[in-house]
Amino acid sequence: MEIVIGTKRWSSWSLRPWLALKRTGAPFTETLVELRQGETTTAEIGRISPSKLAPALKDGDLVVWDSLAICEYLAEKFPQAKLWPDDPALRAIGRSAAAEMHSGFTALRGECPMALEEAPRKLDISEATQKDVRKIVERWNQLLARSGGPFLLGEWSIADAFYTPVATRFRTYEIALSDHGDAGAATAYGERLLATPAFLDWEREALAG
Ligand SMILES: N[C@@H](CCC(=O)N[C@@H](CS)C(=O)NCC(=O)O)C(=O)O
Repeated sequence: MEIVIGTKRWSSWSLRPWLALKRTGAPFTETLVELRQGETTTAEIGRISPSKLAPALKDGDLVVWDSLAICEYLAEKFPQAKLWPDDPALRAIGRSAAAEMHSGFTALRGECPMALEEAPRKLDISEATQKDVRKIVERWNQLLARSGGPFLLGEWSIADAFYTPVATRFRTYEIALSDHGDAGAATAYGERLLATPAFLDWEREALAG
């Protein structure tokens, strides 16, 4: 398998399926495309991805584009990796949380892009972004209370892959979760996402590149 990803410092959409792929333990190669180079970026990604966006996964003749679709494909191809839990209700909840991230939180995504190279600095976030943060804190607390942790559904899953870039944004822009709700379990969870060996590998490679 080959995964096409964008610049590791910035490409939050690439990080998510890359974490899931790592979790499967399957061998893969990486094709890294430098983002923010205009037509060059589009052309390079477009050589593999029909959307001309990263990420894309190539498995033989098959190309899967879009972060969530790649994660779902990996969950089906590698059932032993348990990228989703066995329990259908818990799985549906995890999918809801991942889809909520995939299709929403646009204020946070726009105002606080992933920037792993930046030193933490306090950003005065807009009311719209504050609303996104409140909702994320509420969701994390809800799911952690339901599962008992340490990850959203108990064991690490695709839902956690989807929120890992969010945790980097909270760190980079010094967003204190206690300013946006009951942050007890949520704060520790965000820190846990940033301490997984797979994320630390990605971060090291991002900062070296
Ligand atoms: N919905 C897509 C979004 C993919 C996306 O927006 N990728 C960005 C990088 S994070 C991209 O390829 N941008 C192209 C560019 O910067 O030219 C997904 O989930 O995979």
